[in-house]
Amino acid sequence: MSKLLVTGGAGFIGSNFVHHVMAHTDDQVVVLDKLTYAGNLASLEGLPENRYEFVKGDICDRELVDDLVSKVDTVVHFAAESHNDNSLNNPEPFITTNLYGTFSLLEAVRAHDKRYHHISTDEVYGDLELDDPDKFHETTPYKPSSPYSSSKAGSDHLVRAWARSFGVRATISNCSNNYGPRQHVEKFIPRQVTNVIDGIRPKLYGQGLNVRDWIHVDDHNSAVLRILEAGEIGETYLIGANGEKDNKTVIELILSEMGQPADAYDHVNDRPGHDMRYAIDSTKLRTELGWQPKYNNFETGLAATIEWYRANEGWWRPQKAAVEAKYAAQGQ
Ligand code: NAD
Ligand code: TDX
Repeated sequence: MSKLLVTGGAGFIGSNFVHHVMAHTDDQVVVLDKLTYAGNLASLEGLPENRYEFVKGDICDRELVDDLVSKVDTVVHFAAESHNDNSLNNPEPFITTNLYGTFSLLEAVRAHDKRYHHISTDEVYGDLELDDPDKFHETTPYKPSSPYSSSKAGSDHLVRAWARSFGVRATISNCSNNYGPRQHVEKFIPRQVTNVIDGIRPKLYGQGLNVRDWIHVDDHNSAVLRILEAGEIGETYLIGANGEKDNKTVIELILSEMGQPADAYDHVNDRPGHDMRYAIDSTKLRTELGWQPKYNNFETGLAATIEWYRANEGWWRPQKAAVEAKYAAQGQ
């Protein structure tokens, strides 16, 4: 049994990770989360009180972070400003949380010699052409496009520098686009699903030919757990489940699953600098650590996710109107 500090545990992937850890290990978890607009305590309901503790706080608070890190065995760092569109409107919190926040955690794990796992994204590699036969590998050069992805790229570089220069026992994972329960309604799939529930037509940026490599959040989290168990210190692992789909296809699948005509959506303003395609080669994770995804059928995972949003309206309803008003103001 070990004790984990999970940063960003009230967010989408972090909260699913905490539920996953409770179900699959006997570890103790301390969640550190600032509860920004993206954090939701309702995502952590029902956890066993004797194995879980919640601390509201900022990863940039060096004193708090140092104290919490000193009391655990391992840090799993999910906390971030995570939405590309927000980073285009106001990059500052991305720089503060994603860069300074990571620095703050690294200094604490360095001081207390704790194991550290860094959650990152495939967006650090930039984008691929639609017809490129290649995918992203652990050795692909960094070429991030947005304030969000460049702040995540910078945070990855900090981790590698702290590992090499100070011997911090770190691993990094870069995952592709996640879907599943408890994802904020600002993100692509939950936004369209909740739009259809509300009788609003889904909104496709530009022509919608952009490709994302979808993975179910539980598969991301099983990979993170596997890296914590067996990953080699200093190594990076790409996490992906061969889920490439263009955005237009995803909207059509949502509409068809929800009983609407496949063309009942609107084209809206494109995202500035919009990355065209992400695709992950996860061979290293599969061959070296024996990991495999469980959700191999996107349509089935999507149908379950739609069902979750139908059944949990109280979870997302409080955010919906403000998110749509923000998008409407930018023609999206
Ligand atoms: P999210 O926006 O849903 O959750 C982020 C959480 O971090 C929230 O609970 C928020 O309150 C918390 N937080 C933000 N700033 C904080 C601060 N300064 N101090 C403490 N807590 C703070 O994000 P997500 O989609 O769950 O992403 C989690 C991580 O996974 C991020 O590091 C992201 O870069 C990475 N990632 C996400 C995806 C994806 O598809 N969503 C894919 C690959 C990697
Ligand atoms: O309404 C929309 N219409 C639309 O066409 C929205 C919100 C998005 N899109 C497009 C933009 C992207 O091509 O859908 C795609 C997915 O958009 P997002 O959900 O905003 O995700 P993305 O920008 O790809 O980034 C996500 O995956 C990688 C996460 O938000 C990041 O945190 C993660 O690193």
